[in-house]
Amino acid sequence: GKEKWPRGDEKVWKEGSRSVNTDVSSVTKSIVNHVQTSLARQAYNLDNLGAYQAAALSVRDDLILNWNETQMHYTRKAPKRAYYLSLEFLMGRTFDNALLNLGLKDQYREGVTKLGFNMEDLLEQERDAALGNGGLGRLAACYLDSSASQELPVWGYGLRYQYGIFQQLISPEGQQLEQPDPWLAGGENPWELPRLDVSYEVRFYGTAERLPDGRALWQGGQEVLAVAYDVMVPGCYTKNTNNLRLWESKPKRGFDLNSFNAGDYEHAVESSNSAAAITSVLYPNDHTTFGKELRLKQQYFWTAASLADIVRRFKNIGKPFSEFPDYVAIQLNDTHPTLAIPELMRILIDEEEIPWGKAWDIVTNTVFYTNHTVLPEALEKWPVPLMEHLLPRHMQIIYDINLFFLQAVEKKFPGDRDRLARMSLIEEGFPKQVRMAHLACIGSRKVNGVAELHSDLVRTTILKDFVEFEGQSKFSNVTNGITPRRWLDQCNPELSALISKTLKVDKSVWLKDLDRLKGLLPYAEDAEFRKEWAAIKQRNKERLAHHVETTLGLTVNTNAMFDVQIKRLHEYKRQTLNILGVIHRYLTLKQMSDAERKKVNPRVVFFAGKAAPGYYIAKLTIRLIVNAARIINADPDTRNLLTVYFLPDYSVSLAEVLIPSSDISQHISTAGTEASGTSNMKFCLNGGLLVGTVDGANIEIAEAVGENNVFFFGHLTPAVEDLRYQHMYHPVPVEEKCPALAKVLDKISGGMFGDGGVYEPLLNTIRQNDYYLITEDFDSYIGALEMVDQAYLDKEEWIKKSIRTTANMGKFSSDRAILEYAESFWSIEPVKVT
Ligand code: CJB
Repeated sequence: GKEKWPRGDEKVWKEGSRSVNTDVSSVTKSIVNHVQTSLARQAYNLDNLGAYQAAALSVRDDLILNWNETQMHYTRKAPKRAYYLSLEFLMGRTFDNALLNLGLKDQYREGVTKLGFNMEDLLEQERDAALGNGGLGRLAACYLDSSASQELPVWGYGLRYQYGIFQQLISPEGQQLEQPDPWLAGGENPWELPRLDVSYEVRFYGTAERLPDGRALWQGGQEVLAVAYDVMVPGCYTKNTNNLRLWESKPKRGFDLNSFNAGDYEHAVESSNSAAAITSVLYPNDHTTFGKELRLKQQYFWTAASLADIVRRFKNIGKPFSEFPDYVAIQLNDTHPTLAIPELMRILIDEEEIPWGKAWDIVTNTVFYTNHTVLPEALEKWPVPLMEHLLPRHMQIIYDINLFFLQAVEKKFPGDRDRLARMSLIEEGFPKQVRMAHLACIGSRKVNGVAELHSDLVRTTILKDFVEFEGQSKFSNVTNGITPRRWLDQCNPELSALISKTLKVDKSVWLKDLDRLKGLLPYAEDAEFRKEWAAIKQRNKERLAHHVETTLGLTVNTNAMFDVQIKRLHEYKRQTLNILGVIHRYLTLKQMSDAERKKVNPRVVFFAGKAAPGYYIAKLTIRLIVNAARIINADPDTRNLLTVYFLPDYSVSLAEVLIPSSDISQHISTAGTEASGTSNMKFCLNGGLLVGTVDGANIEIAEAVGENNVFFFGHLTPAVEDLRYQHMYHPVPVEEKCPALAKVLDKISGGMFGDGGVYEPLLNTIRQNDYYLITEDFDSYIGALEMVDQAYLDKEEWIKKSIRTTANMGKFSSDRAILEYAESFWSIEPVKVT
């Protein structure tokens, strides 16, 4: 039946309510209104920043309407919901994305023009929300976009860091320098809603006293407040606007009142500072763990606040806790939120007085765990003494889980003590450590990797014992995806328009049903279409060149092949292999006659990416790239044929300019080390080809687009372990194994790119252990690059490859991925807001 109007005169309310601005005149009215009132400014003194702020506030109003309706609708319908817990959400900019998803870009462009501004200039005013390191954080952002677009009731939970990933500067010597990223310092952030009324107390330290009934009393210690900030996540061509709830830490009271009253101001301020410190900064380490107390505090603070919020929302439905898994699914993005498992146990047992066995049932039917890497240095472990100190009750619960678990293992594999030691949640040693991946695995309903090969490696290496114990069916795969809204429509508007025109389908359709791109296949044979396709790539190259010109003052040869490697700096990703290959190319060019050089394809090589501030070898790789670029770009013999750029401060926004311009991109990790990769998907979606190893999602991309459209090289995963063993016990000098590489290393040592001694530690990683197998893959890498050159000579054939690649990328939409999570893991369904 019809609900009763809650207060006042319904008619007056209805007359006062506004709807989303959909025509140009209401858009301009709204912007002018924000200029005059929200900003207290006028046409006379309005600059681009002010105009951006006013336009953003206008879009914010539209988003709020949809967001409100969505949240009310979900509350009324009370469907099962899924929660995506991630310490990182690498959102990038919001303005353009929101306009496109709302279908209002044209109206705003026209309105802004009428007000005397240029849309592109306004878009450039926005700072990136860079609350993540790399792939893991960007994946979370793509999944939010897809959840909203597919009308799924999914919320994200994360932290509202005051400082995002550091800003990267490059010194004249090629050294990476880090600067803080105070992304909120500009004042109001139009894309979030502070919810000062939504807050929870989170406890640290103190004592946990077991009670006879199985519960425990956790008391004392430090209590801090978690305050909610809601970020609106609009779906594409739908009213559904989901929520990303980010927690900020605050002191429980402004000051420690006791100390304050006693005149001990220092102590009072200190404790309030220590509460605020929890969410102050994103840890800039990727694929490593450091065992720092503040990081563990972040993890608990965020999982505790999120779970309190989830439990409160569940309680509002009024169902018994036995039905919790019918209403709630919690996805752990890597092991960072694994404390959700003991924390939910604590809530159920200590607060809801549910017995252990029932509580464990609820937890293991609610929680799901995604693994993102098999690299040993990235597998989280926390020292037991630190856990006992910071989270005494959770440590008790972890010991209890472990006891029951190991009893069950012992029952299935009697007397197998090695197995028990391998599987235990506690690793013996000084100190003992809690193995978070083991806890995440046994506390979850499903465990998944992020590409077929990676999921196989999870099953056969790091969690092998667990597969043997629990059976195959708990362990599965969801291959990553990317949102075609940001990574095609937004970053490559001309290509998007050409696709709509060619398919004769509105983008509102194909952007949400990406397999429709298959319809482009026949047009690979259409010369006129190929011309348009190539012209767009060319204009995207010019757009990048313009960007480099205006930001770095460098002129880029847009008639060259654009070759791009952009990702976090890491030895396993092998930017080193790339720069060594570039130097090899340079040496080869230097030896050629003028006549031979005439036949060579010009190439521009772009690098971008940040190194963890403490990762010495990665920083040295940047230094080598920068100095090699300096020498090579200045050489009049070769500079028409080869130039190299390291673009500083890689970000989502920079990726949006680089990706559409690429002819070829590099995804060259040592086989078995890159779990999936997602930028590989972005390049291919934009018609760039790949040179890569047989690793991660490269394999599935090649299956989809055809092996003849991918340039594969290098050893395969099963060979890697043997090769490493050989390197350890039967080392062969580089000169013997790979003379071409030895020559390159000698040139570097000899000072061709400045003081050779500087690079010795980097070169020694190759000469000595060569853990990432650069000597093993170098020749076949150079061979693959030669194949690329060969293929590029036949321009028409290359464009065909480019078109076929884009046409076959439908599988890699994050819509497909999120629907797999929704259907096979979470059992949630779309809830459309009408
Ligand atoms: N990944 O970005 C990170 N950080 C980590 O600490 C571990 C893994 C990446 O996650 C991406 C999303 O699943 C993968 O595509 C990528 O291969 C992996 O390195």
